[in-house]
Amino acid sequence: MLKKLFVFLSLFTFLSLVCFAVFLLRSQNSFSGFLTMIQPVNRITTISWNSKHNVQETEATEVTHEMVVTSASSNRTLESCPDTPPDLVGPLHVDFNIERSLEKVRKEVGSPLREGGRYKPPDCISQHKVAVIIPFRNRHEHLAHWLYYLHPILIRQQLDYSIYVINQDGDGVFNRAKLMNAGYFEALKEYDYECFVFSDIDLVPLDDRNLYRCFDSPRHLAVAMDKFNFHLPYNTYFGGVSSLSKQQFLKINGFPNTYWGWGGEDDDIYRRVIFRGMSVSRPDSLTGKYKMIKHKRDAHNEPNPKNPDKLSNTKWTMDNDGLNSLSYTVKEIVKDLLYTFITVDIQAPLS
Ligand code: BGN
Repeated sequence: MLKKLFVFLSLFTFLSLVCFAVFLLRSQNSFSGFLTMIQPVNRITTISWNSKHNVQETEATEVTHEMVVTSASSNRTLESCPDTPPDLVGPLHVDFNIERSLEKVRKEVGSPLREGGRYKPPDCISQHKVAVIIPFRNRHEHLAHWLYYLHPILIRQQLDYSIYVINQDGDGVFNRAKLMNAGYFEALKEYDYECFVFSDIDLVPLDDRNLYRCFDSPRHLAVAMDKFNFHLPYNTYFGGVSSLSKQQFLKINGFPNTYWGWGGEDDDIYRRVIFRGMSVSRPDSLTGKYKMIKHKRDAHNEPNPKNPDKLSNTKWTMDNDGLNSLSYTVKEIVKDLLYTFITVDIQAPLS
């Protein structure tokens, strides 16, 4: 009797073990699933490297490596976006005679964006974290045109980007370069940008292969504007649209803060780049074509006769006039779907 009971118990134990083994083999993630049940839950977003060196973005219960695999159903493996964006179309048709309100532009191009004019490609990891900085005052009509054309271009270029409109408060003399310095600082408060594109509000590229990203050298993008008959006005011209990596921008101490009114600040920036041993990179003159929105001269932005003389001193002034001497106050930050609008007081003289 005792022997029979022993045999029965042995058989029962053996069969149970076999069943458990089959169960383990059949359920793919069973062991880590088991761990999930017993480990404390820590809900965080993880970025981990898998064996193919792709970044996995996982909203998961992350405790051990197995845990990340456990929640494989919500994993998305994203690869780096390609060097050459695949959806570029080349030459573009640009027409400023069409009435465009911001409201209309929001409906027409706003759907892929997040508050602040923010975008990241959904299907790959962008290699370019770009803040686009636009110095601004009283040009709302231009802003609508610019956003209407630029957002789809920047999206096709697969950039991880935002648009920062830096609005000069008050009626003092305009200062384009100082506004761009303030934009650099304000953008970095929000995200770890590695590249800064500085653009005038009235310039729209005529070819989407003109990439709004950073290069090994500071880049001048607006090389062939219609107003200059699609040529550079002079070889050292650096105006309109340019891009500098964070490193390049820091190397030149940013832009000068002391060019009030129209003219010269872009020439000063060019000199800074050269004096710091860098060269300027440019697209070819077909890719670098731009159309400018026609407009009357702005009030409080007259050519300043003091500016040309300052240029001969850039070599010495650039160490003390720039990011390290910048002071301004933020009056207001407004987040729109299409852009972040930051009003700054830059202590502008009245004349
Ligand atoms: C230059 C201006 C630039 C301007 C270009 C194109 C000056 C400094 C004195 C030589 N430079 O003359 O700022 O971008 O014209 O309009 O005024």
